[in-house]
Amino acid sequence: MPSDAFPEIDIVPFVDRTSKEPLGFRHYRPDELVEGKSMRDHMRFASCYWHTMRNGLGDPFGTPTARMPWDDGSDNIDNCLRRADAFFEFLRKCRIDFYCFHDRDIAPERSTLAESNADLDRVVDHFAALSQATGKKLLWGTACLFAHPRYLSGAATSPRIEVFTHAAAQVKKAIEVTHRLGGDGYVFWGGREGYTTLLNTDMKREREHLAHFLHMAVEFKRSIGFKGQFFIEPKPREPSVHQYDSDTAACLAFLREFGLLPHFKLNIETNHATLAGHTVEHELAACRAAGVLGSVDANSGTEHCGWDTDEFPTDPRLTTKMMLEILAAGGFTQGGLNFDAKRRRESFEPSDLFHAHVAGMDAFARGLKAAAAIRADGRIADFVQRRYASWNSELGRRIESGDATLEELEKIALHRIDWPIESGRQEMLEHILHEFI
Ligand code: XUL
Ligand code: CO
Repeated sequence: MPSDAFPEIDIVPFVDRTSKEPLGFRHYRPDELVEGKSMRDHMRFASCYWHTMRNGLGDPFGTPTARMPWDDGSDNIDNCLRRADAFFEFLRKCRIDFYCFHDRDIAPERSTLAESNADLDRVVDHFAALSQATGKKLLWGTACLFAHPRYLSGAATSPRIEVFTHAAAQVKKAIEVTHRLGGDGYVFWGGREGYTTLLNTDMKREREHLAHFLHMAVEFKRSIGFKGQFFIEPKPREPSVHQYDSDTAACLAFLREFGLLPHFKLNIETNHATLAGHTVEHELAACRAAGVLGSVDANSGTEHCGWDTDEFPTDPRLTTKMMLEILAAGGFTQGGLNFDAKRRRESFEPSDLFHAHVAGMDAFARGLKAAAAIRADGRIADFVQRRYASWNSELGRRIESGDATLEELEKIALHRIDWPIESGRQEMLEHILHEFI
């Protein structure tokens, strides 16, 4: 359990905003209050096991580059436990309160599910002890239903019932261990729940199977008394060409269509939003409007590049816009900001894990402070309110409560010759936003 995987790194210090110290928090102060709540509780920062511990930084053209001296590259249990020790050392030194994992990140896939489950239990026991010793908590767990060849055509949407059955059993176990570790949530990201060509796909049946799968998960959650929140994570493509959970709107329609809406919130990922042709603030606003903003996979992409680059979110303009939405939604309850992000392949040294997370945490601390200042200033919110002021009339009340009729509106509209339209003042509002960044 005692780990010295990062001997060259001390607990990351808090430094002055103008400090030239390369590794230090310039903005993040966990106990500082913003809008009456500590930064720690606003953000609920998490590091993810799949990128931080398991991503060797290979790409389709090159081999892994990451140096991980604590990891011997094998899948024996001792190595799994040593890796977990290194991870908790990282969390402690980087002042990150939460973590996330897939079942297969922390323990290997064996030849049968029974053997995989037995090894998973051994590693989860170790996680429980580490969590107890360090106070680090599980934000959410999930199952890897996309890496093994059996899932090549999907898991809950596989054309083969044997694959569906295996996925169901794997998810049952993953929910169990998430519950055992006191997880605040459980994520469903359907990487291969979609298709490549309709020539071989029965979309109607696949979507119905996915809904049955999720209903069984809801029922199992209830039966074991797991109080964590279920999240769906939208993404339009990659690895599938067409994914059923493509964006917030598609997820909401799916959940409503199959009676699942009361049981799920959404986990919004920045780069998934941009792949769907949206901004992340669009996706967050769509969730807020429907009351389903649950959690965030915080990363960023390269705008002009069509794949999921999972970069660390380091741009304060991006984080300000995100924090405006998160604050407007009332903040996180069981969700948080999970860095679903990886270092660039060129940033291969262990210390780069720290630089990457600290840059992301500081960017969000700036975003939070800027968003709170924008809200306190009130000019942008006032502008929006005034823009809709005509709706605060008797007619507005009638339309908004669903009492108006087309005939009634026709009587008002038929002879009108002037419409009091107003400038949207986008440039003026951008200018105000930038006062705070
Ligand atoms: C993939 C992705 C996943 C989910 C968890 O793009 O975001 O890592 O967050 O399965
Ligand atoms: Co993600």
